[in-house]
Formats: sequence, C-alpha cells, structure tokens
Amino acid sequence: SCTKSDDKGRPEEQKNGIILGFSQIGAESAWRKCNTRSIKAAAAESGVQLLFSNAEQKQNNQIKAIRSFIAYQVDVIAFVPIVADGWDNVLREARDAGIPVLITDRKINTDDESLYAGFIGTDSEQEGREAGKFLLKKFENSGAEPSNPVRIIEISGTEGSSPAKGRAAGFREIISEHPEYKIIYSESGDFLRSKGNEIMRWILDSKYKDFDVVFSHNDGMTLGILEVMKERGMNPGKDIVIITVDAEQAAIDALGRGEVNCVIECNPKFGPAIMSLAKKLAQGQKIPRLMHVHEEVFTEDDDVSAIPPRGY
Ligand code: GZL
Repeated sequence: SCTKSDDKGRPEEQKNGIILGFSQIGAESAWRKCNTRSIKAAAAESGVQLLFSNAEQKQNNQIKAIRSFIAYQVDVIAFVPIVADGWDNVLREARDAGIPVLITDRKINTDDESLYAGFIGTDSEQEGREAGKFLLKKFENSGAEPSNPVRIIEISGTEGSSPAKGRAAGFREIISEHPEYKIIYSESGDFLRSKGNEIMRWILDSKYKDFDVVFSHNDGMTLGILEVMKERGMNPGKDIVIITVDAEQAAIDALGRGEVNCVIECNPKFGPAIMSLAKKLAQGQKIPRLMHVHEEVFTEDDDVSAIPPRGY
C-alpha cells in the first residue's frame, strides 16, 4: 500500500527532514571530490535528504538536474555553476515553482537578483590577488625591469568559470601596476591534471619556453606541470617559481619538497554551512547574499610540518 503523503504529495516519512536537490559539476579534481564528500557527509549528519546529481562537467546536465529537482518539488535547490553564464531560464523556473536556490563554490552572472537567495563559497579574486602579492614579494630585489621583465606563464581554470575569471583578474589587479612583470602566455587547462601536463609539454617546445614563473589556477594542473618539468630535468620551485591554488595535500607535500613556492588555499569543506543555510531557506528565512569561506596562504617560508593534514 502507498504511504500517506504530505501536502506536496511526498511520502510521510520525508515530511520532517528537508529535501535538498544538489547539482555538483563532476569529479575533475581532488578539490571537487573533497567538496562532494563534505556535502554528502553534512547531509547525512544533519538529517537532510540529499538528491545528488553529478553533471560530469556539462552545464546541460546541471540544467536537467535542476529541472528534475523542480519536478520532484524539493524544498531547496543548491548547485555549483560550472560556468557563470546561462542560468537565468532554469532559475526562473525554480523561482516560479517557489523553490529557493543557494549558489555554492562558483558564481553566476545575472541581472536578476531574485533568481537566487545567496552564495557561499570561495573568493577567487582574493586568491588571485594573493598570488600576485606573493610574486611581488618574491622578486622585489630581483632587479627586474620592463625591458627585462619577470616572464610569467598562466595556466588557467575552466573557461567562463568564476574561479578562472576571478583568479586571473585578481592576479592582474596586483601585477598590472608593475610593468616589470609580464604574462607571456596564458591558456586554460580546464582544472585538469592531464591538460596542465599537455600544455606545459607544448610550452617547453615553443617560443615561450624561457620563463621565470608559473601561475597555475589549481593544484591538479600544477601536478601535471611538475611532472613534465621534472621529466625535462628542470628544478621547479628553484629555477622556476610555481604558484598554485587549492592546497590539496599533494601541493603541500610539493611545497615541503621545495617544488612549489606558494600554495593558496581554496577551501572545499563547506558542506555543513550549505546544510544549515538550506534548512534556513526551507523555513522561509533570509540568508546573507554573499558568504566567503576562510582561506589561508602557505608559502616556502612556512613550516610545512605544522600544516594539519588537508584531507584532500
Ligand atoms: C574553486 C573550484 C575549482 C578548484 C578546482 O572554487 O570551483 O574547481 O580550484 C576545481 O580544483 O576543479
């Protein structure tokens, strides 16, 4: 026999806990996998029934997942927008269905503030600024001139994603006042280790092969970059300054080995915060429009042994 149902036509036993529909972008990096673990563990611990969808890096799959959450009449929808544009229509459908939306980790571009209740995640522009600030300090007495600049390679994240745009913008905000720093080549590695490796392999055989710094938008790509540099007998962290973002354990270990010089934390562990915000939204409460999670910067001057295990 079918169970009694509540006013939304859902089985009785689901009446108390809220139902959260979550669209995750995929499993492209150790950071992403940790973010997913944090969300699933927090849902279990807080009695939130989680409908979890993995979009396998495709925005269309996210849009389909959000539509299925609307059809299921979840209490709240949360998602990581893989890219910043193209969300207005589906978020309008969620709003018109009376389902509040929480945006997490990455940001969207929209003119319509009514399309989501709030954002919680990382401050990509600040991460980029931290990379620039480290670089200025590292080379302050190097004697670099505009005619003999510090030559920078940038390996950026997923095209059109807010972390790639934010890290690039924050980095340029800091170095643009210093013409003795020059980005000689920039290409997107899509946050993938394999693409970071492939791009660096190409660069080392190209006219850009002489450079002083690599600014890589995530540790996954950095690991691919280190691999090919070491294959070529190079000394990353010594001959070439390496700056990377995420602070996964493998990057902290590389910092300890002197193979990278600066690791900027991007914190994936905000599952608990997502759950408490979802509960507030389900009760019709307001939440802050913008919440940035706490992030550190680790450099070659730190005592790496004092850095607690990263868990990703
Ligand atoms: C940043 C996050 C990025 C990470 C990458 O907030 O969206 O996506 O830096 C991940 O490792 O793939």
